[in-house]
Amino acid sequence: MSRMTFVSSDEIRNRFSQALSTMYQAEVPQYGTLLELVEQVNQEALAANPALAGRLESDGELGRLDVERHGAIRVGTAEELAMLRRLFAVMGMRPVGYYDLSEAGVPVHATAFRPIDDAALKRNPFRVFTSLLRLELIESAELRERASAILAERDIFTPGARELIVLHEEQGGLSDPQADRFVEEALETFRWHHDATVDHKTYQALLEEHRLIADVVCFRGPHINHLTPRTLNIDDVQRRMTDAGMNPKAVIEGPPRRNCPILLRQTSFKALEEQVRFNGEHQGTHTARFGEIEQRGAALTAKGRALYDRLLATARKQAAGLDNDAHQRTLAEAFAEFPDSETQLRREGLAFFDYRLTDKGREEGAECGEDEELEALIEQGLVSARPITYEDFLPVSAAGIFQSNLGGGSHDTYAGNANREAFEAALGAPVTDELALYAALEQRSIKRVRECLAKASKLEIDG
Ligand code: OOG
Ligand code: NI
Repeated sequence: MSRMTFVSSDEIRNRFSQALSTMYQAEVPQYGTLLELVEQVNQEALAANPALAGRLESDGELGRLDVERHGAIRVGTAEELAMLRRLFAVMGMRPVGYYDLSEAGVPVHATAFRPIDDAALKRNPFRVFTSLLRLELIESAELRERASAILAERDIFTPGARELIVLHEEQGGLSDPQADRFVEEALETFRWHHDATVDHKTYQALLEEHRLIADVVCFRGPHINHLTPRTLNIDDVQRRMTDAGMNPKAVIEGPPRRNCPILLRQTSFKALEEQVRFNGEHQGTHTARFGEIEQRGAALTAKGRALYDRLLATARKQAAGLDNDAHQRTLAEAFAEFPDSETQLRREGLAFFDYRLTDKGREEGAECGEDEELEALIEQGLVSARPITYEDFLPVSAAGIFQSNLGGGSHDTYAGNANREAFEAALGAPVTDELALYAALEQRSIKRVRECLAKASKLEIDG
């Protein structure tokens, strides 16, 4: 038997994210407009800031800038979620993090499927924020049963996608033509359907409980509801969206603009009202799909994150109802307390860093003591430290995005219902802890530095 050559999961993910972007641009032309604006702003940012360009280049982030994006879908049942886990595994995407949105009045909990190792992230960090509807939070038993009966009727995967997922699991990979077919079949799960699976009355009843429930339950599949390119200047894109014909959400979510960007800032153009046909031929509309942008900064340690959460909570109370400019000013004031230099972030253990030997370090490293403190090595210019980029999401921001696109309706009654065990049971696997991933990256980089120094000083002694 001849041995089959497999396409790497990175390559399949890259093909899929490309195909999904092409499909979404055709479905939602305004997303194409957003992509053009982001591209233009990124070019301007790079031209205006050669230091930033150089840094992105040497961090290997310039190459991924144009391919980088995330998307989001929402599913209705445990089976759908578990199968998605297997589908994303074909593309090297693992469930990372647990997000409880019930806290923000949205009856879902979620994870992000994404690549986890460094090389895969550099190739294409495509992520999909995936929410599972929590029917158990619906109060009316009748509506709950109605919704689960409707969901039980649908299969969101094509037979071809199911076959190829199994084939991938059995063979341990896919050949080139199989990979292309997988991308084509998997895409169907993410496609938009103009025809709802229910009549208008059912749609209306679910909508009144929560707009999100109608979005998840009433269609044949979990249509991709947004895609999100990465920008180097989110404030600029937010300002220019209106002139480019888009309707931006009121405020940028996340931390304020800073010298050393942290975590994740996000904004979007608001969901469009689209024509749908209900069972019984009733024409109507549904509002779910939008376009988003993000600007990423440093991954924070647990200590940094606790500080972020505290300052954000204070600022949000003060900023309620303000327009974006005033909102950003209020955030900036609150975040004055958050150190804003790389040295401080590092010394105070607020962010994760990637440590490397510098050219000088490679030449002169032999002279330094083997267990000299990292900070001392940095001061002598032998080691460099770069913040590790945050690859995940933020629950408060995600809630803000959900709400701006769902017409603001939120339910306090859902709050305080985090249930990670139930989510993992539905998923059929544990979610990876994102902080552990960053900590491991940092530790590996320190180990590499130490090993190089040890080798250099050994060479010196032996020579
Ligand atoms: C997901 C919203 C969360 C993000 O970027 O935080 C999200 C959704 O609307 O389904 O995508
Ligand atoms: Ni998003």
